[in-house]
Amino acid sequence: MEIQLWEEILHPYELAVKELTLKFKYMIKEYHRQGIYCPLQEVNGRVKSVSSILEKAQKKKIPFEDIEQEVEDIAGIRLTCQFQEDILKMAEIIGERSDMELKRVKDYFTVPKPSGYRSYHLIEYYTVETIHGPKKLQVEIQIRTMAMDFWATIEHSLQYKYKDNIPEHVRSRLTGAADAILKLDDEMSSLRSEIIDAQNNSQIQANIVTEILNNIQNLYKVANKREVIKIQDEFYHIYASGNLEQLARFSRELDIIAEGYRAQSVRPSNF
Ligand code: 0O2
Repeated sequence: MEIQLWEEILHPYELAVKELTLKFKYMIKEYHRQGIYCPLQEVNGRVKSVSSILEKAQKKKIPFEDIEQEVEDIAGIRLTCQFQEDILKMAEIIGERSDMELKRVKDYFTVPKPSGYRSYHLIEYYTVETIHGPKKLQVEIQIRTMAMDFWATIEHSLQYKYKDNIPEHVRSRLTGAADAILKLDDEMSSLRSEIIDAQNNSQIQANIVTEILNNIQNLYKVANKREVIKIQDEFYHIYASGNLEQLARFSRELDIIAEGYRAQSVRPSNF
């Protein structure tokens, strides 16, 4: 098959990666806006290069006409989580979505690969709309912790360097590092609820502060300037005290004041 034709075949995969990356990024934003802990930390996506697709097809003896069906990771999305517990939560969230349909799970999270590789893979069907109509294609979603991702990234570069023949002394160090990663993930899990509490509070505080600042900005346009400066000083004072409850109360009171002036915060658009 000509390279030119391959590029055309890959276009819908590019669209799928772009759409899904955007959707998952938006999911993070929605959680943050609500001040709820998000099981997803980071989203990355890529379309496999033609040479890498051909290499895989050759290695697995896949005929040209079956490549799209057999090479399941032409479109790849990587979801990075903070904690091991978030991995299955993310898989559950994805399972409830109406825009994807599960083909199969590859669970290297419960049963790591002999290399030490740990990750939870979902092969999903996803449909994109093209000018030629809808195209249902496969997407591989890799879900792993930041620690697992660190290990996999390093190991992947070494695989590339040694062309899949990593020397034994390097391999055994990698296995040791994989054990250390597992221990690190376990340690972080034991602190999970404490870390989540701290992060939720910080997100809630950020949302309240944004709302207060928007209200103050709107009040500047309609209210008496001296009164607004007084409100602003009070805000600085409460903010410096670090008391979240007081800040939330102040925000509710400010809402009422702003409502009186019909100057309630209209969140600025990000676009
Ligand atoms: P790239 O560069 O990421 O595209 P299978 O026949 O299903 O067992 P397959 O199709 O290779 O084999 O699927 P598998 O094993 O689930 O691998 C899919 C992807 O997972 C790989 O894509 C890697 O991204 C990642 N992966 C799997 N095993 C390892 C591993 O031992 N180390 C690292 N670092 N990553 C791994 P590609 O095509 O290998 O690479």
